[in-house]
Amino acid sequence: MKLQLVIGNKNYSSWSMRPWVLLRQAQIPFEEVQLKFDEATRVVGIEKYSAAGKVPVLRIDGEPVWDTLAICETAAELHPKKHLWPEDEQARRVARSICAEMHSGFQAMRAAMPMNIRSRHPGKGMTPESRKDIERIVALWTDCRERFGGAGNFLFGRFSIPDAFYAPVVMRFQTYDVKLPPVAQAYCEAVRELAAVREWVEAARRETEFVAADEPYAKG
Ligand SMILES: N[C@@H](CCC(=O)N[C@@H](CS)C(=O)NCC(=O)O)C(=O)O
Repeated sequence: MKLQLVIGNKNYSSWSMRPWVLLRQAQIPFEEVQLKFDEATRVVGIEKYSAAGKVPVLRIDGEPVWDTLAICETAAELHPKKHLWPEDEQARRVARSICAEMHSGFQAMRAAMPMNIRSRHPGKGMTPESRKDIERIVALWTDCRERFGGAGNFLFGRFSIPDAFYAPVVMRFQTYDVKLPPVAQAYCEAVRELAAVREWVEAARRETEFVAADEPYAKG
């Protein structure tokens, strides 16, 4: 079975980062196809891979699976022994809920603090609405770490799908220098130390494309 993951710019594409980090960290082999955003963040050439017009797309022997949640569910189904979701039933229910919450929520933070791995804009994007989103994220991370995190450094102990889902949030907290309580700060450090996250970040830093729509705080 041949897996191809179609992604966007590593510096900017938060949705692409999630399944890429998941597959890489879980050592599931895939071929990477990278497309680039135009200045309005449309993905140039995506029509060849998916009619949905967005990245990421996972192609399985040429057949597209699109949308991050569907891709991660499919990866878990293809590789049951990798336990990409937490094994404990109760933990798994919470894990699914927090991934769904990330997928459909936190619009204020996402809009005010676009992912931009190579840049630093301390203090930017902190509006009352984005602060509320951040407080909710810190609360759910703290709850997961306290209730399910015992066996490791991640939300459910060992690395699992929710950590891939929140990895772009960890990137944002660094770019915008969001001050965090110790449990959340330690979690961010654990995510940044993941081999797959380091690899993605290094590649993002090497990118030179400037996408104006994702750069509300760039000078000039
Ligand atoms: N719900 C989708 C969102 C994907 C998405 O919005 N991707 C952005 C890049 S991070 C994109 O492809 N934008 C291009 C466009 O909207 O034309 C998912 O979870 O995969």
